[in-house]
Amino acid sequence: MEQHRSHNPNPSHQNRPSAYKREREDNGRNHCENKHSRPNRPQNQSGPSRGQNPHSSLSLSTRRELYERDFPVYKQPVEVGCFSLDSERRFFNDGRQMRYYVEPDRSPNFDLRDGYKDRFIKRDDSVKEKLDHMLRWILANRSKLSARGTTASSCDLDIDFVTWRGHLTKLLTAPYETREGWQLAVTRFRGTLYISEVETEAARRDQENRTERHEEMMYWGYKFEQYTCADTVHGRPDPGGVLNTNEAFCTVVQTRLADHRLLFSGEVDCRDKDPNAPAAPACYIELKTSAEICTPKQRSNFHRFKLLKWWAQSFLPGVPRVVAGFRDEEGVVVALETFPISKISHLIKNEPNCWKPTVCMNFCSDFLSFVKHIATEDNPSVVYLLSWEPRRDVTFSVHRDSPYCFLPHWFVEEMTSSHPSHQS
Ligand code: 0WD
Ligand code: CA
Repeated sequence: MEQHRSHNPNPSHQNRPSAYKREREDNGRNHCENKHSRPNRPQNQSGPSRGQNPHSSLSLSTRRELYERDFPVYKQPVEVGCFSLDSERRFFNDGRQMRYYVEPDRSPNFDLRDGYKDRFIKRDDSVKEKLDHMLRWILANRSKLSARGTTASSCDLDIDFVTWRGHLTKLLTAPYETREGWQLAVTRFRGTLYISEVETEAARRDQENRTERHEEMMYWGYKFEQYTCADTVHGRPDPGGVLNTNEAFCTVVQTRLADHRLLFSGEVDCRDKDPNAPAAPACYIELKTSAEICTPKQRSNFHRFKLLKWWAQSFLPGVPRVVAGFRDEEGVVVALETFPISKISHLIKNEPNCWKPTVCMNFCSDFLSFVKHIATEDNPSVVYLLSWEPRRDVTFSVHRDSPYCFLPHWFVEEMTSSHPSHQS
């Protein structure tokens, strides 16, 4: 966890070359609706391009070399609340769906295929929930988040960015991602920037063309949770029960990355049941399954690709460990291993050409600066759509009253018309 406390003694981010290609003060205002900003010239330069086509180009590079600076300030994430989604995906402003980790035997032999055909209720992922659950949580907990000491903004949130943890994970891993691009919709509303993912065409196609084997393998991760989690602190796991992926427990954390104040939520699998365990999020445990490692090549790929995703996802909310179930081709868990997040960066040090946490965090920080710079119009019906494909720059387009709009009326109205209901 040492990186959470890593403070940059010499905050040089004010005058270091920024990785985004800024041209004078011509930020997003010059970009017309539905017109894509043109990416800059091919990415063979480092630092910003200057004096080239002012007013026309604005983009952000994901090249790793640009982000190999000191680790940025990342404050220890603090849990400010949590919420639960029940078997019908109904929202509750509490932790009723929290589960407790039950340490399995040494060689568990869990059959991850069990129940796929007859005891599985799968969430309908054609329903795009966008930020809705988080927004519900924000309305229910507004008094915890409101700015103090200023009259003009006294009912605005004291936060720069609101998003899902999963979206931030994609930002952290972008400098190393070679396959999947993303699109993030951004709206500035009452001074806060809301970030919500838009499914790419490629992702939609992949989802439609999934093989039956792939569909089943997606179930294996949830099944592993069912073998290792109990609903109550003294309970036992119930692998004979129905598995319903509508159910979720989500933590809401607040933190700061460089000068960006963040509020995000992430789904948490379970917690340590020891009553002396540290407070959340330090008591949380992330569960994963992965193919068993039999060759040096497999080990290297595991370090280079999988551990990057695992690290990024859990580092963000301050979840300190991942418990991994290694499974064979038939979906039987043959080994368990715990990975402390703070040790992952040491584990990969001997891997040639491997990923670096500092690159991930600096890219994310610069991306958020880029968003602040371009998303200037404070208007719930304006969306800045940031698009990225591997080996390209991040570009953006601006959309007004379009299908990309994602802040619901109930949220905008409640935030505009009333004050926090419970002043603390
Ligand atoms: O694009 C997204 N990530 C969205 C997620 C858009 C809108 C809503 N959500 C919801 C998810 O349905 C889920 O309830 O947010 C929650 C998870 O958000 P997150 O923590 O920010 O997402 P992420 O870190 O990508 O995933 C965490 C876990 C996954 O665990 P693994 O070990 O596989 O990484 O959340 C689960 C999954 O268990 N999960 C989902 N569950 C149901 N439907 C989904 C999904 N679409 N995505 C992740
Ligand atoms: Ca998991």
